[in-house]
Amino acid sequence: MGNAKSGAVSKEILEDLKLHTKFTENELSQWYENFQKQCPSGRITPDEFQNIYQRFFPESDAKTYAQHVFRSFDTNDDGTLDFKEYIIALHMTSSGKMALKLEWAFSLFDVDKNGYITKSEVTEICQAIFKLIPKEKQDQLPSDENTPEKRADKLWSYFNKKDNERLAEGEFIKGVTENENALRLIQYDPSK
Ligand SMILES: [Ca+2]
Ligand SMILES: [Ca+2]
Repeated sequence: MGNAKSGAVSKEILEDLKLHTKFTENELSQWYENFQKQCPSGRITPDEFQNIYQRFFPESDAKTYAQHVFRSFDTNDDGTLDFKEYIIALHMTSSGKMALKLEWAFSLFDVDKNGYITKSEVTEICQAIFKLIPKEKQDQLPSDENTPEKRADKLWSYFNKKDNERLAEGEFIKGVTENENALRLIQYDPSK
């Protein structure tokens, strides 16, 4: 009752996160303890985030992609990730629910955060995805996917939009849900 212990997560944030994620109070408290240990300042900077991300892609350049992921998680646009943003990120990307993952994918591709995806945004993310792919795997890609521009062209073609048109979130999610090639092209799975 009363004031939260110092070092514990605030009641308000806890209630909010319990409401908006699948995590229980116990899980959230544990995540918070971990978060505080890894990040005593309580905020993850873009550089820290890039370093964490790069570890998962030792053979390629994950920097650009990590910047986009960071931007998609930094929902209040203050240039850092706080505990709440971190947990929402974890919730969206680790969810078994496809709809939630695709919602996040939309925010990744919506580079300027205006609620629509343009072809140039698709190209920008495809360029970042391409840097994640190790060179020898790039060499094995089919001829209509072996440059970022070709990947973007192919992906964009599944949405039946002209090059100067834009995609709303519902159209993006529908397009990717109905086409497994589109679903494959919006991401890079290093295990494949
Ligand atoms: Ca933030
Ligand atoms: Ca946009």
